[in-house]
Amino acid sequence: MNKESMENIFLQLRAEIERAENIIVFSHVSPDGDTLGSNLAISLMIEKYFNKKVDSTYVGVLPSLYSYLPEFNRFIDVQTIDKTKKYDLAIAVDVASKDRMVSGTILFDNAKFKVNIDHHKTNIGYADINIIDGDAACVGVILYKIFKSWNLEIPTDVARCIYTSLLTDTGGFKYENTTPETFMLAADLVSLGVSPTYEFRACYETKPQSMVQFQAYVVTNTSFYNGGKIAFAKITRGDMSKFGATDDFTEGIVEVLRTSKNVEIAAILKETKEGYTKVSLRSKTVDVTPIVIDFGGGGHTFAAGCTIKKPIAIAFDKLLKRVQSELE
Ligand SMILES: [Mn+2]
Repeated sequence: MNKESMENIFLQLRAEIERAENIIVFSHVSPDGDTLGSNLAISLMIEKYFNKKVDSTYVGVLPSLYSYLPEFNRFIDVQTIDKTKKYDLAIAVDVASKDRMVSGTILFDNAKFKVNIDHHKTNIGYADINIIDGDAACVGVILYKIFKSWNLEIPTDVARCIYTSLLTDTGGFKYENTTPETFMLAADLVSLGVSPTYEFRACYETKPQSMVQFQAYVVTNTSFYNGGKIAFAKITRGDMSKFGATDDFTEGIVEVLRTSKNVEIAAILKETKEGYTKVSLRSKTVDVTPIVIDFGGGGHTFAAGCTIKKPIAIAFDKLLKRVQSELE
């Protein structure tokens, strides 16, 4: 999309915010730093400059890891909202497909006007306004452009939220999506008062001890295939209960597996409460989206996921065969 039509869409979004009385913002299930940081950023901007009531919502488990974010306590579990409620405006951030809002999808659908702000290439554009930039490192980048185009000053709190979105989705400024734009935005955010040291510590150096030990356990029990090019880590509910692990305990394990020189594709397979298998795939150079699409998932070129509705042992074998075929 060219710059001018983007600017027009940003203005249209502004007009919709001005028109709306009540607004709801959605994050995706298994929320990460981008979807939560972006949710807070747009919620805080709307309340500050447009004086509208915003419900900032999450679905599933809200990772306490991000509790250092400004106004984190404003997050509402979407489950607790009356499903017949009709919002004037619904905004989804970092939500690749509508079903990623899970039980919130109905509230999104029922809203008078729907907005989808995302950077997943697989996003088909399911709203009235779709602001999708597959080249953006994170949704925070897109939001920053939107706020700039509205000529609004960005307070430090909002800059911090955008910084977390950028920091986490670039894996600490090291993934393929890290571009000159990434660093220029980071520079802007730091000049707006963000402390990179503080945010890094808050985000990456505050794990509970049990999480560090759980992660070491999972890494120790990882299976390697194809001369070490493939790393598959299996996590059962039993493993989780042994360490008192919550869902966010798996965050960062795949990054450890990637540090092995030979590893090309790393996968975390986690047994869900329903007995299915949640898969998170990361790669160094191979496009993993065709793999996850085969299993009904989606995501980015080098970072994608899916849920395989099979017991973990079966899902493991199926996925391994599929990944091996992709490498051959
Ligand atoms: Mn994202």
